[in-house]
Amino acid sequence: HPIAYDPPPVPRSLHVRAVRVLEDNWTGASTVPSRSLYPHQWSWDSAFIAIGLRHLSPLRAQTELETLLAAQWADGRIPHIVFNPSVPLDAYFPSPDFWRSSTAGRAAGAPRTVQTSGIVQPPVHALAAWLVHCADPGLSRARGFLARVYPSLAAWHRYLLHRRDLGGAGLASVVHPWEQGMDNSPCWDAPLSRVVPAPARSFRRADLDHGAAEDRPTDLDYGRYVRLATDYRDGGYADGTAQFAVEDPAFNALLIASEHALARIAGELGATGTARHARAQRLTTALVDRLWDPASGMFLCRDIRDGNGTLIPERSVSGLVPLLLPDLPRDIATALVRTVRGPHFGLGATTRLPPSYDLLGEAFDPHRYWRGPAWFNTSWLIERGLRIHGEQEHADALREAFLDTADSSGFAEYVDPYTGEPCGAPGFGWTAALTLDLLH
Ligand code: 9YW
Repeated sequence: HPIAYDPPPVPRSLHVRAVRVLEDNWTGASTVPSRSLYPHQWSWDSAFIAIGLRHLSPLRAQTELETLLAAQWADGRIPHIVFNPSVPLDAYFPSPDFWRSSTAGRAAGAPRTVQTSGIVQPPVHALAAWLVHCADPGLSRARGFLARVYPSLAAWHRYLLHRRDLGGAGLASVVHPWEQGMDNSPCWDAPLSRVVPAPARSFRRADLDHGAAEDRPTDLDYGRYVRLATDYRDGGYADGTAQFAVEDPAFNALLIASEHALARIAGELGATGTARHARAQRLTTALVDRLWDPASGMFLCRDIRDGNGTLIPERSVSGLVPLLLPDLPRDIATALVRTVRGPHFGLGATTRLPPSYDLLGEAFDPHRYWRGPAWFNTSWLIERGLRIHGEQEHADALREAFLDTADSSGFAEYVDPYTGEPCGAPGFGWTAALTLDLLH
């Protein structure tokens, strides 16, 4: 009988496998969302990843955010991609030679040494910085972590609240679907229909080398994304003239949550956070005034370039994310809980995790990216929201479903909301990181 020098592999725990994904995706200074599909640093991915990494290595979590902030522009914007110079140009489109940040972005203060995109992503960063600090306050103080990131985060919020207040009501607008992070959400169909697509032959999609075409945005979507980004670049990344401008509930709710976090950071640094808390409350009021739709029992997007500034009649998971705000009016929080559990999102009934889009919507597709599949970052945000509003039982059930689905899908980028079948890239950064956070 052979001696067991080479025993059969023992099944690894979910925790160990999540850690392995984060190790594999770590580049030395930050974490890629996916080795195959997204080989650079993404802004809101890094914030979610830092929230999970803090349980594994508070130092790496701090470094993750510091690397991102080192690519901040002088006007305060945090770019949505920081490019890794050692990755070939054709590995991802649009690449640095498309954005031309260090030349086209010069007036807006793009950094000279590092190449970045010129658009932004949802502001989860101050929230992440605060949570990272809380995981190991001793290390954070010893490294002066909060003192170093605070001015950058304050400049970031200033940029969004001033340069991006395109609707004039205090909320920030996104000027590209990629900025909101839910690239091909049906919410963008109407505003995008006014955009003349760039010719298909003028660019080459790299995503189709790694992702299934039927799960990804269409070529027509891409033509429009390219047109908007090209125009923004050619205008020197100046704000104010964008033909696509939308006030989005998740983007603004994350800004508000981050403003509250910034107030706490200020408090930790010996200043007073009172003005920031008050500003966050004013923004919450503006969010409700501008984007709450009582008839749908959720928040909607406002198209501020359609001539009338109307609400877009599409139900996206984005409109449930404000549940994350503790000082949301009670009746609104109650309505949101009812909506996520109702027929349009089916949580606790027909779906495992909240779908990215209305199950009953005409554009619903359980596999196509942000037009139906469930994503782990939005599931995490809703889990936190349910817990904050005292819905422990529903939060526990969602946490359970999150962990089961992350496990069975191999930490997929997104999943079929009914079956949990994996879609997109496996070994996805924020799926693994937020698993660690919920396991903790
Ligand atoms: C793309 C990296 C990014 C996410 C976005 C998601 C996707 C890039 O991947 O966009 O090429 O489709 O939509 O939210 O940050 O994970």
